[in-house]
Amino acid sequence: MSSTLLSQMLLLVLPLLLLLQTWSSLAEEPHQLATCTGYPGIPGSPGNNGVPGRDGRDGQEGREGTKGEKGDIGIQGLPGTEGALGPPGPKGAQGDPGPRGERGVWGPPGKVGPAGEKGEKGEVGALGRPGFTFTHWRLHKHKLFAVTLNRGTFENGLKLCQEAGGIMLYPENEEENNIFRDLYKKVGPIYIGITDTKTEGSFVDLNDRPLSFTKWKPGEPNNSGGNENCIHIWDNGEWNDTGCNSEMHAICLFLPSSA
Ligand code: MAN
Ligand code: CA
Repeated sequence: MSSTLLSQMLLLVLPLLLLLQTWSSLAEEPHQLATCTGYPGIPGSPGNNGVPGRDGRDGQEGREGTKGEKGDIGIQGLPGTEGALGPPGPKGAQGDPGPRGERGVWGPPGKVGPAGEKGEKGEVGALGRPGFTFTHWRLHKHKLFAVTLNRGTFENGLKLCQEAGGIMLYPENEEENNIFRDLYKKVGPIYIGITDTKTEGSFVDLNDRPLSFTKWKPGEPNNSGGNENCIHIWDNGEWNDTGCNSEMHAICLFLPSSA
C-alpha cells in the first residue's frame, strides 16, 4: 500500500474518531449529572467503504535494461544506376622500341630509267685493270646472276660482289641451282655464298640466315681435314664443303634497283 493511500484513509478515519469521542463525552455528562445508569447502545453497523483514493504519482525511472541480442542480417538493397563514363586518363609514357623486324622480300623490278647524256671521252685505263668484271649473265625472274671473270678465294669473290653493288649468293631452289650448274660447265669451279666459319657445322648464308635450300653431294659436308668452311658446286649441281682459299669463280646477285 502506498503512503498516499494510507494518508487518505487516515483523513477519513480521523473525523469519525472525533465524532465518536464527542458522542461519548455527551453521553457521559448526563450520567454525571443525573447519575442514571443505562445500557450502552448497540454499535452501529460499519460504515460504507470510502471512495477509492486518487492515483499515486509516477514512480522513479527504472535502471537501464541489459543489452539485447544481435539482430538478423538485413535484406540486400537494390543496385544503384550506373554512373556516367569518366574523362580519359593522362597519356602513358612511351614504351621501349620493339624488336627489329625481319628482312623484307625483294620487290619487283622497277621501270627502266631514261637514257643518260653521252659522257666525255675517258682516259686510258691503268695497265692490267680489266675492262669488265663479269662474264656470263643470267636473268631469272627478278634476279640477275653474274659470274666473276676471274677466279679467286672465297673472300675475293665476296668482296668483288659487294664492290659491284651485289651480293655473293647461293641457289635458293632447284631452278636457281640448275643455273649455277650450267654456269659451272662454262667457267669451272664456282664458290657459292654459304659458310660455317662462325659455327662449325652450322651453314648459313652471307646474311647469317639459315639455308632455305640445300643440294649436298651424298657424304657432304664432311669438313675434310678439319678445315672446310666454304662451299662450291660440282658440274652435276651437287654441293661440297671445301677450303676457302682455293681459286674459284663466284656468282654475284644483282637486283634491278642496285644493278
Ligand atoms: C676432297 C675434297 C673434299 C671432299 C672429298 C670427297 O677431299 O673435295 O671436300 O669432301 O674430296 O671425297
Ligand atoms: Ca667436303
